[in-house]
Amino acid sequence: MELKLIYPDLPFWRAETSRIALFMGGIEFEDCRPSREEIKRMKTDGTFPFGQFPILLVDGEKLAQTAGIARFCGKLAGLYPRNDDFAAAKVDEVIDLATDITLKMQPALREQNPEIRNIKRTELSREILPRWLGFMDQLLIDNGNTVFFVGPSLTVGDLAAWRLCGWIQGGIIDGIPQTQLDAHPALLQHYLKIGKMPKIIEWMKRHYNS
Ligand SMILES: N[C@@H](CCC(=O)N[C@@H](CS)C(=O)NCC(=O)O)C(=O)O
Repeated sequence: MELKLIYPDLPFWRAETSRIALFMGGIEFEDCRPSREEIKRMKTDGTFPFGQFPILLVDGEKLAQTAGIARFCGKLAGLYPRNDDFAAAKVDEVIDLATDITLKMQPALREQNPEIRNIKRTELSREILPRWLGFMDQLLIDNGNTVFFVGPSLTVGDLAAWRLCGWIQGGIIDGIPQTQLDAHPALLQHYLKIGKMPKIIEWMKRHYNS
C-alpha cells in the first residue's frame, strides 16, 4: 500500500499524530511537506477535496479529515484498538476533544485587532483552556494510573493530545504561557512522559532538531 501524507512542515497535531503513528509502526509513507506557495496552489487545484489539509493519499485515493486519517494510520500502526469497540470509541473521544479544543482556540488566534486579540487571548488562557484542558486531564485520571488515555498502552489518542499540548505549551502562541498545563497535573505528566519515549525523541530530532 502506498501512503502519502500531505501537510506543511509543522509538528501540529492534525498531521503529526498520523506521521508519528506510521513512524512508530514502521509503516513506510511519503511525508510530503509542501511550502506555503505549494499549499496555496493545492487549495485551488483540487488536491484537497475540502480545501483543507491534512490529506492522506492511499494508493492514489484521497482521504481527508484529521480524525479519519489518524484512525486509519493508527490501525495500520497497531496504535488503535481493533477488537474492542468501546476502547476504539474512547480513542475517538480524545481525538474529537483535540478537534474541539483547536476550534475553541481559533477566534483568539485569528483576531486581527491587537486590543481585542489581547482580551481574547487572556480569556483563552484563563478561562477557555483551563476548562477544556481540564476535561482532557479528567480523561487521564479516569483511566487510572496508566499515563495513557485509553487502556494500558499508547494509542493515536495519546499522540493527538501530546502534539496538541506541545502546540499550546510550546511558547509559540502569544498570550499562552509555557506554564498553561501546570494546572492539569495528569495532562502535564502525560505530556512529559510521551515526549520522553525513545521513538518520539528520535522523530522530533530527525524532523525538528528538538
Ligand atoms: N475538518 C478538517 C479541518 C482541517 C483544517 O482546518 N485544517 C487547516 C490547516 S491546520 C486548514 O486546512 N485550513 C484551511 C486554510 O488554511 O485555508 C479536519 O479535521 O482535517
